[in-house]
Amino acid sequence: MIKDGFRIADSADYAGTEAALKGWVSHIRSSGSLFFIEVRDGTGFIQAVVVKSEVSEQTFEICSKLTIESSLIVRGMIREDSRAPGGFEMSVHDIEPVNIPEEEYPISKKAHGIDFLMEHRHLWVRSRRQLAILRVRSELIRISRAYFHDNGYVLIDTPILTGSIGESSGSLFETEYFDFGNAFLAQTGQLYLEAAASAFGKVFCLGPTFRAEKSKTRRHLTEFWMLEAEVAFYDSDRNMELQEDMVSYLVRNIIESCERELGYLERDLDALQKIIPPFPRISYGEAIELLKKKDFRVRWGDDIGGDEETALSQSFEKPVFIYNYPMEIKAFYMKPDPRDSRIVLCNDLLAPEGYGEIIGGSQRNDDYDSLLARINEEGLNSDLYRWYLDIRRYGSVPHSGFGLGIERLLAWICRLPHVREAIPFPRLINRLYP
Ligand code: NSS
Repeated sequence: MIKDGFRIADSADYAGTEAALKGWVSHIRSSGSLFFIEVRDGTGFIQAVVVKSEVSEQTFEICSKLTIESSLIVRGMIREDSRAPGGFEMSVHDIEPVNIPEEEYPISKKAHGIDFLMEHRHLWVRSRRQLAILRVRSELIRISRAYFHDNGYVLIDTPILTGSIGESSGSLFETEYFDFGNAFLAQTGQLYLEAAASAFGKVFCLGPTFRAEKSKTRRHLTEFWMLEAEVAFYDSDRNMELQEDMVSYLVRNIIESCERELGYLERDLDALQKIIPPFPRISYGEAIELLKKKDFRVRWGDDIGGDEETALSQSFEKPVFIYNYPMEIKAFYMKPDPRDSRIVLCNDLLAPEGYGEIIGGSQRNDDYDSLLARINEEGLNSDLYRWYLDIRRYGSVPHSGFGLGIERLLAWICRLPHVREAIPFPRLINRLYP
């Protein structure tokens, strides 16, 4: 009897024994009396070798019918083989086809254009490169959660359907909501995390967030996953320390747990190994001066756009903090700098190698009156923010937090040209299929 449950990643435990390999054909070639079938099962790839004289006529005949992405169960002996890519091979005894496609698999070895691949994303996710990227994503999320759980944070699941706007009214998805008129898809969990930080002290969330951004750039999705943290009694400086500690932890652990995947993606690990605290910090004002030296036509008060971010992030080997932006270009909830009311206590964190912003964070306005004034100035309906203002009425404390875009972090870690490969099924302004 062959034990059930074999997976290619466990080959070492099965060396010298029989196994039933369940998977899909990723490559097949024959040479007369032999077939070499490369099988994928999601944990790896293994070559199954079929020798005509060692199998039934029927099994050998099946081999000639197998095509790319045929699903099958292959039974045979797992053998250690130092020449095999994964260190093991299977000597086949018997093959049970599960499904042999009637038509040729649409994705072939030849280079396809990005539109074709995006249109076939549901099949593209089976390819080696996508398998590597999505496994790094899975690990990144596991490690992110571990970081916060191990450091005394409480997970707070924040709502997706919300009545108050979290960031800016410019990029909202709206949907009808019974008797309340419209609800918005959450742009951030932050406002709810702030309420929870006054309950638990240290909280985090990780979930999908939505922006109806009209941006068609390599950094923008309309649905992306954000990892957010909020801490009572943290000021902006302490908030930046937390961010650099977390990012360094994530990078260090991903290098360790995804060595094989990053190797496949040919990621330069030396660059990632440099990601250790402290990260350089430059003020917004210093960033503007630096950009001027790089021949950008920018003035104090301008937002720092994508091209500017790229240029700044190419100037540093580590992620760089840009802190304390003008109030005008930032969200209503940020705390004004007590030394200069034109400025708010906040930071962006730009990833190196030209990747740009991966984190936005700030100290929050903890003063009832000035927060209410800002809400009104922004033209927001203060009645919808009664609950948010309450946090400032009952035991208000200085508090800070940040949000990290999982896809942007992953794009940098895997050195991807675009965030669309960093999420299983990307939602873009021009894509809702598949
Ligand atoms: O708008 S952020 O800069 N900040 C917030 O939403 C805060 N409310 C977070 C907080 O303090 N709790 O977005 C945070 C990050 C940003 O740095 C990006 O990495 C990512 O979220 N982000 C995006 N990723 C992909 N696509 C889009 N459109 C996008 N927008 C932001």
